[in-house]
Amino acid sequence: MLDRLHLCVITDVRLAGGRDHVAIAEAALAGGADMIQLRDKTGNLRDLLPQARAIRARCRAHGAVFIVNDRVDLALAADADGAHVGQEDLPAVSARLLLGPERLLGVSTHDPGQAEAAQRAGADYIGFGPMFATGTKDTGYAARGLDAIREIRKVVALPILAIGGITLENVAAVIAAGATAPAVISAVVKAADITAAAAAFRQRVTAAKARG
Ligand code: TZP
Ligand code: MG
Repeated sequence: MLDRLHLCVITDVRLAGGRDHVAIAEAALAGGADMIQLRDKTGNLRDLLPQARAIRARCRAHGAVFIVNDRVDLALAADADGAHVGQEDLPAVSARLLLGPERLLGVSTHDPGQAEAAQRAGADYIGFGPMFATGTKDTGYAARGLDAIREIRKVVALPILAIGGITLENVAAVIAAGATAPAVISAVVKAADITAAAAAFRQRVTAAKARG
């Protein structure tokens, strides 16, 4: 099912001009996002839990996947479809143990070694990036570029969500290089019309996949 993903929108309220996580998710789903990742580095869990539950309900209504970034506990409490961990979060093996076999586990990776390790640890998909320059997160890694996606595609069979600096202009090349789908923050969340931005991404990804 993850093999058929088209667009993951990551909610980041700091960039969203006052719109909250639920509003971002709702608008992105209306535009055709088929995965929503709740990402909040500062909010407290007591506040985030009802928002996570609300997003979960909206994702189910749209047949979209709901993932919680960083916090496996919040993912479980909200009955999310899964959680996404980075290289400085819970190790993937521990996250898998906590999530159980059914829920989805995504792991952020930056090179082929991390991608292979994520696959061995039981990840269902990997994030890979930063693809291009991004002001949204200081990842500590240089932009990886399109050739890096081709290298990752050779070493893992998992779906690859490419992340970092992905725009309407470069998303088709990212898919052509072997990514399954883009994971996008600013190009969607900063848009005045989130639904229109998500719909434009969805259309470009669909066209790029059709070209094979
Ligand atoms: N991980 C790697 S790059 C990145 C994250 C969370 C930020 C992506 O944001 P944007 O605005 O789509 O470049
Ligand atoms: Mg993280």
